[in-house]
Amino acid sequence: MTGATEQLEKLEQEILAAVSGAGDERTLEDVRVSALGKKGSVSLLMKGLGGMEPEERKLMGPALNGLKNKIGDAIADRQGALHEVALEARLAGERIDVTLPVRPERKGTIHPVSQVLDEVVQIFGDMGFAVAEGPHIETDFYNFEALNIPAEHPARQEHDTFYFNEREDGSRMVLRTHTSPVQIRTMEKQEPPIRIIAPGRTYRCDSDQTHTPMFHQIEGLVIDETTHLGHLKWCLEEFCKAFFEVNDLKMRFRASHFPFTEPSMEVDIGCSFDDGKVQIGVGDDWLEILGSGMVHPYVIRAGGLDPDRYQGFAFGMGLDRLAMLKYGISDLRAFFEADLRWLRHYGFSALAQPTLPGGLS
Ligand code: 2NM
Repeated sequence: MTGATEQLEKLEQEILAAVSGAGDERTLEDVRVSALGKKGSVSLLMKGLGGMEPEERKLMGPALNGLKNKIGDAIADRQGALHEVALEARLAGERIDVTLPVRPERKGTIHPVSQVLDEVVQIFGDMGFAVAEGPHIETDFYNFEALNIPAEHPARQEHDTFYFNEREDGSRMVLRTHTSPVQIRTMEKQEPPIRIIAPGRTYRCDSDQTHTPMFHQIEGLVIDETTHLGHLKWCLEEFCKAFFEVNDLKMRFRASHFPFTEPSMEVDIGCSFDDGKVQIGVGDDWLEILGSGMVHPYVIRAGGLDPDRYQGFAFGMGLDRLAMLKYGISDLRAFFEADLRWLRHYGFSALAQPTLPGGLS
């Protein structure tokens, strides 16, 4: 019997030495299998317990169980250490310096939507607007209620909302149908004067030639004590001229209706549709490019501000549509197909940053 115990001790030393000697996770796994696997040395000894005399089994049973646990613990410890080492090595190997300049031989391009976003940010940035962002998954309050679109309002149908499953309290989150929730959140956080643009992805359950379920919007908000319609008009005129790079752009402000603004106006720019091609800044036709208005007092109050003290204007437009117009892209759905040939054709150089003095594109 002492012979058997000695044998066990020797086995233990061997296995523990193999565990601490394992230099990587694969070798360690081999050690585990050779000791504790189905046909491993310890497992085989345990199988032998059944054929032992009761006296011997009384001694060997607990000894073998103890050995099995000890080896298991040692393997787990070693595994933790090896895993750490492997992770450190991988992180060191994959380290990249994101501050290095773009390599010109790389073939990647800037997507037209990103390009147009950069251009729009440049133009409004120059006028003193900051960029604001917010969540894509919104509450009913931020996406609708606060924007003067109550539950039974007809505008709810027009929004083709994607709803999430009901929560325990019966409320449902939505994918934001416009970026306006960002404006409400900004009013809650920031005392006027407020001057922001909110660009980003928006979602509506609608899909055909001219609609994709995800599209990009950019909305703007200006709030102060004396902001008026003249400011709105100047600001949007400046924007359109800068964006389309046309100095004497004809513009038309047409009365419209939105729940969140009063009065509301849609903005058209002069263009021609000759030869089946849109040309901006020439001709006698009109093209609608954005919606705007003076923010409804209800919306200002919903944002936590006093509408007797503060007023302002807001506007919204589709970035994808702007990109199509400015860069002559006719198929909206191609924007989201990630077709490399299309991207190389319509994409922009990552090295050419749009700036007002240097040119937008
Ligand atoms: C539009 C047209 C008109 C708008 C209003 C607001 C807010 F939150 F301030 F009330 N944000 N955006 C707005 C106004 C958006 O899109 C066609």
